Amino acid sequence: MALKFELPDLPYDFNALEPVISAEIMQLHWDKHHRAYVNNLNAALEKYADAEGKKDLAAMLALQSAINFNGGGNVNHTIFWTNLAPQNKGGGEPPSGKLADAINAEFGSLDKFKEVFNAKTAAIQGSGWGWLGYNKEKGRIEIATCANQDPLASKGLVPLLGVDVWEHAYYIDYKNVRPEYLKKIWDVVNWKNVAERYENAV
Ligand code: MN3
Repeated sequence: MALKFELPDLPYDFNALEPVISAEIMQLHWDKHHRAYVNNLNAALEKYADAEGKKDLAAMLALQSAINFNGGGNVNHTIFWTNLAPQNKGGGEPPSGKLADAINAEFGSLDKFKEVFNAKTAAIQGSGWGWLGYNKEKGRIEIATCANQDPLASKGLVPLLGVDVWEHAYYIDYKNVRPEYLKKIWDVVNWKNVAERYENAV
């Protein structure tokens, strides 16, 4: 029997991140896009279990790409929803404690971090994600970008904060102006969640 993954609940209402992200985007993004990744992941895993049962290695290998794409889509969006919070629930409140210290040590200041993060993330060609991740080997935080739905773990980093820059994440609100979306998103970043992930990673 293959594992069944389920679409996680959104931790706030569709309109809770307005005006930074509209209810229309949130509903489509969670209910259509994320749900499709979950459904397609389950379908691929079912086929994989079947191929595995038959020891059909060629079929198993052919399914790797669909599992990576849809599994990555599920992992990334599941993190993304918790990385955001409505402004009246702490969204946009700057980090404190160990995470703030790490950001200051690595980037000089929170503003400088945002500047570098936004520049690298805006420059992603096509669809992908910008990330703040933790490098366990080096014991430091790093900014990284991933194409498509490649999970950050594929780069050896623990995901702390991810920003989806697929057009479906911003086009209705920001049209083609990805940098404007990246400028505004900090107003709804849930730094408390990012800090918890950091403290679990170090
Ligand atoms: Mn998305």
